[in-house]
Amino acid sequence: MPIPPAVAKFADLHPKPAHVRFQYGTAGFRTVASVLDSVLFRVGVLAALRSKKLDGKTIGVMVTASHNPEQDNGVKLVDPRGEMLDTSWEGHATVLSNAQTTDDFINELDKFVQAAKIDLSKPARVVYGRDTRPSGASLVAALEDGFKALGAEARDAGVTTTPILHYLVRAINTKGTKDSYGDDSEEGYFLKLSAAYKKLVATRQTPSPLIIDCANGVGAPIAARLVEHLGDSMPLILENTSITTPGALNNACGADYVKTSQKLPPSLDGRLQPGQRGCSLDGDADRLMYFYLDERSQFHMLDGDKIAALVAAFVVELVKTAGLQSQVKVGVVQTAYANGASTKYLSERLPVRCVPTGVKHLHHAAEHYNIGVYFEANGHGTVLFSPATQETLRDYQPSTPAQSTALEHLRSLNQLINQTVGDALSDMLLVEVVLAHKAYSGLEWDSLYVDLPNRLVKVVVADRNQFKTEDAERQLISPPGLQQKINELVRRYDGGRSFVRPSGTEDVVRVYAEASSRAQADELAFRVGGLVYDFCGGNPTTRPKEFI
Ligand code: 16G
Ligand code: MG
Repeated sequence: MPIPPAVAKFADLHPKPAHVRFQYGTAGFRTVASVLDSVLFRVGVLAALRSKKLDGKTIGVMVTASHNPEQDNGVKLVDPRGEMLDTSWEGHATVLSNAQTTDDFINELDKFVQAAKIDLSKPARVVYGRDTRPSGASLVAALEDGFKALGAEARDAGVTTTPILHYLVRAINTKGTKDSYGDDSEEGYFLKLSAAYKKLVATRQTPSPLIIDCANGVGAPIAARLVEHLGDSMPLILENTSITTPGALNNACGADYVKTSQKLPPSLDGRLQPGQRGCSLDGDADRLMYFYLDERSQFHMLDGDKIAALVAAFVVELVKTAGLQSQVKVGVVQTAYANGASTKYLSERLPVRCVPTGVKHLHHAAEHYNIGVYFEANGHGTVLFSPATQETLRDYQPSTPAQSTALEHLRSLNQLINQTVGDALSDMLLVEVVLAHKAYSGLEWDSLYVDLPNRLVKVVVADRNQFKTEDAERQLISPPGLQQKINELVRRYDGGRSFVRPSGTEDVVRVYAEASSRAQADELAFRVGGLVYDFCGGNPTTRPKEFI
């Protein structure tokens, strides 16, 4: 079947800007919003094709640039079970987005439809949402033209969080089946989360109020609705909720600000009291950072690693108490950015795997455990219950009241935790559940282990593509000889660890270093940074002065 003529007609309305090259990367397409119109249109077409390929299953499309500045935007596709787009299609997305003219685009499309054996007569269904960015509405209009071009049945989820969009995709595709994931509406999402949360804390004291920094993004209206559903069970104070103030989104606030600057967002100065818990969401509410001030008003960050440690230990304990330890194996997945102290803490308790950066790698690795806990240090993560484990939890007959209670808790956790993708609001409730059960303050949670001092440095090089890694990004295999020099340096530092990898989202190389003291961690990072810079023929006049 030939490509319908409507595709060319609509494509003419969304010309590709000359001299821009797009790439479907770890987080989909993401760049300054003003050049994205043609990409959105083409992604609309691609989403419809993906649905046709999968026999009319609903595909999700999320328009967001997460923690990026407000002028950026982006788009990513969600596969039918609510997971990230199959990697084999990422390359096709890139090729289609870069076709220069309408004719080129139709040609590429035709080739792709043939090669992938897509039956164009099949139905296509999509569901799409966007964050609060001002560019969102017009980009969504371009996306909708893509759907129309192929006659896809499209459902608008409106302004919503990335994790809710993932939830909706799974809920729509499992509706009326034995795997039904919940009602396929935002309301269904809130009901599922809030009911599970209330069950889990039913016998616990109401926690002290938690401050949520909503990054002036979509987390604000969504958290406000969550507050309504939680009622008195959880006092939440929403801050940074200015979603219509130009330039406010992610500006000196949000999870990425907290993680990279390791500081309290200035807007929370005087609001967060010593001892009180606070947390930050990012611009699309799929990342979470906790923090507190000690009695000297010193800031302490509780990042994705701390969340993994807290949650994994709790899940292991419940599995044991339920008498399920021989049937349900719990494991953790981290990346090389996980603080060495967290890896040590976790490895002493359960199996830990390290995988390359990017949610899809963590998610897939976590699927290999019965219960897989995965978190990136930057606060993105979740806990996956395998299908077999969900059956075990459903059918298991406990033999004591203690076993029965632990089993009920595990069942509720499976409802509370977003199974499709990291979800800041679901993760926040999860953390609150564990804190309530352990009667931990932020300080007690923080004391599970002490972070090794660490430092992240960016290096601008002539060509980051010459950097190739192996061993979950912990070793460089190219440029040849560089890893050996890094090893020689690292050996001179007490508790030293360092690795170098090309960024997947920025045109830079990243250097991570940790050591037993702050000064040593900084020094190691700057020395490795200098090494990378010099090795890659950087221009001596632009060599950053802190590089040693
Ligand atoms: C993307 C990834 C995130 C990763 C980050 C690393 C997804 C949805 N997001 O934001 O997981 O931590 O890239 O960025 O996969 P980098 O490659 O620039 O260091
Ligand atoms: Mg995000």
